Amino acid sequence: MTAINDVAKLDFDGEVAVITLNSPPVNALGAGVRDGIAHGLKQATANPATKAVVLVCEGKTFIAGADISEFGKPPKGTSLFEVIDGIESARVPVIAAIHGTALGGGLEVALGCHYRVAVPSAKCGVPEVKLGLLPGAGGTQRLPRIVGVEKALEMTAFGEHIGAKQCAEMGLIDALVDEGKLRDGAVAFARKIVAEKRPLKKVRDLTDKIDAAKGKPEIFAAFRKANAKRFRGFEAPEANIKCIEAAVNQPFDEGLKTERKLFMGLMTGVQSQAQRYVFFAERAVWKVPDVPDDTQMIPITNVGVIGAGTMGGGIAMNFLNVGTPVTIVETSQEALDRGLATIRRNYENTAKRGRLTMADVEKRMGLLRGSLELADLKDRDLIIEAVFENMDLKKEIFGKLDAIAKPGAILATNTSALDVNVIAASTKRPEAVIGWHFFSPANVMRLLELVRGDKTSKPVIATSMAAARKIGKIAALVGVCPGFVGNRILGQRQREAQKLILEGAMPWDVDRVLYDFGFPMGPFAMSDLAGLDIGWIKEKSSSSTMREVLCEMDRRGQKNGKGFYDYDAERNATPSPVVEKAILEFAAKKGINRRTITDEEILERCIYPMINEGAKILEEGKAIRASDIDIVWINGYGWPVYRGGPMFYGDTIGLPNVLEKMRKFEGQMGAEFKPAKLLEKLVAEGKGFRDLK
Ligand code: 3H9
Repeated sequence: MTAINDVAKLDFDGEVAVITLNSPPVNALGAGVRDGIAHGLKQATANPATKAVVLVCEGKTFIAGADISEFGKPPKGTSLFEVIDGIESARVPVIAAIHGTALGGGLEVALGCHYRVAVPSAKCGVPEVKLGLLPGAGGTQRLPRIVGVEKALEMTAFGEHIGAKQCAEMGLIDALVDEGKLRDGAVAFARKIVAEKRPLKKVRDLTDKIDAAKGKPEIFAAFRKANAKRFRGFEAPEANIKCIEAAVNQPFDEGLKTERKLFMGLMTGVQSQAQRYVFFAERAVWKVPDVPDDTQMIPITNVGVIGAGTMGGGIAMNFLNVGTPVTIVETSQEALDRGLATIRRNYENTAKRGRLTMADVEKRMGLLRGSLELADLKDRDLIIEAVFENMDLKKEIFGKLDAIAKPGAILATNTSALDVNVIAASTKRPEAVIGWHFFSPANVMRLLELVRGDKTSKPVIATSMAAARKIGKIAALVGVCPGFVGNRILGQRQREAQKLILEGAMPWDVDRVLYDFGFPMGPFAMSDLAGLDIGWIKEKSSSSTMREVLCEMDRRGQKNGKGFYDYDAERNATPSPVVEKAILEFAAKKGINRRTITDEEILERCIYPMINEGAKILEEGKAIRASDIDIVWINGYGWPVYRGGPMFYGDTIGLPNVLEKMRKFEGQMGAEFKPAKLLEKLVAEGKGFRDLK
């Protein structure tokens, strides 16, 4: 055994040399790993007895890609191209032995190898597109030569991980070896191919899988068209497609140049910067500075949910999906039956779409129990209250729960607006109380705001974070304030949107600007979808907002075919002349002189106050870090990933610009635009949110 460097070693198993990498956590291709492979290979092949080389990794995974944290820094050591060229032109076959994940640059290294073997649990993929990039070390040129054009398009433009068995069917993996016996299996494979003495196959020389697509732009046009909605706004998918097209139509080395050029374009662009930032933000969000990793956890073996409405049902499904038994409590048999039936219907619909078997449906339903008695929650480890937003009711429920729940149980409230500290104070164990703010539909939306009360204990926080992760959520820990983080910021945008349509814009103008910015829909289309009459009571209606006016006109949103927009039977929206007239009348009644409002003003008035509110949230310590706010907005409100979230966007456009506009708007329209102190401070210091520690 020879140590090549800190992260690589070389040993021999007879005539087979084995290079082993060990660079935790994911064997990313930092300078050490690149040097280790290159130097290891040189040493291995310098030995005349060597007939084959196996490249294998220790730890939980094969190489998971380039080291993202190195991007943008001056290059060091052997380049990835040199590494891959060295492998491909080695005098003996090189075999990649894959476990865990071979991703991005990791798969590109494996594609440079002459053979690839894997354990069945391994996965391969080129997820660069999710970082706003493309596989830039020959991956786009080699992949279609092995898996064909169609698969290469999907793999590069979607970035999904693909299981080893499927990879073997596609030709990406040459042989599967027994789980836990990767090294031995790879060495045995090496011996076999050495004995067969085939000529060395270089992926770059293969053409059989790409020839048929040559000179056929329609293949690529069809792929673009079929995925236009999914790719909307993103630059990277198109660049990936162009590279695959180049692989088909250009000689290998020309294709590499095209790939390089497009890669550099993406790498230096703001979208990739944003998407790489989000990658790290998604990991940082789980870290709570004063709740260390070794905080004592509360075992969660079962869950109670109070309320079987849309929210409660969705919450219950999250736990049933991961095999955790749930007892759901309602106040009437009728409501309970309805709730249980809805859950079953949701599962059956998923089964109809082929994403679940009927046996799975029954298994999940088998874990669900309905009850009319709160007392049935006495043995539950985690109880989540999901009744409607009424403080007196919540206080009453938590008072009762205090008497029922076992010691150590977590008592969670799904409130989206109420003061978690007040709810906690209705128990004698406020340390057990925490907000679990789900987003609707709760079984689908990825975001969970965990709301930390003044007295919430560290084990309750740590356990809630872990449980959220287990059910597939991304959880941001936030503090108690009106609207918490997400809705508090939303409030700013909603206020301006409402004002803008009275001052001169129309709902479809505001929606178009925000849709073009990258949101899946604008605020008015969103209101129509949610229903304009939520919380509206006819008898109490005072015609004081456009929403009330529309409800009084029986325009309730998509559900009755008319809201801010008119809807056809397929729920396609068209601007409504009736609404336009109503808005003009309403504005006139309020004495507002309507004026022309530019798209630029719409965008700045909707977005800048959000950034400003984010700054206030940070200065009040209601979010741990700026990137947590971005995570909330990306995962809960459809903020486009390629713009990194409101705080990242603020940094991108420059905080001095945001501050200047806020001051201007404050002068014109008043205190709603008052700049946050933190915004002023950062600008004075020449800093951005990115500089906050
Ligand atoms: C690329 O390859 C470009 C090429 O084409 C070359 C062109 C020239 N770099 O996710 P986890 C860290 S682009 C640096 O919690 P898991 C991560 O931040 C790359 N760091 O674990 C975390 O750090 P911390 C293409 C990385 O088990 C720790 O590792 N590849 C990288 O849930 C553990 O990560 C990708 O996009 C990296 N590449 O999931 C794959 N990867 O503990 C990106 C991870 O300090 N990675 N870290 O928070 C992944 O998808 C997941 O990490 C993986 C493991 C599935 C591998």
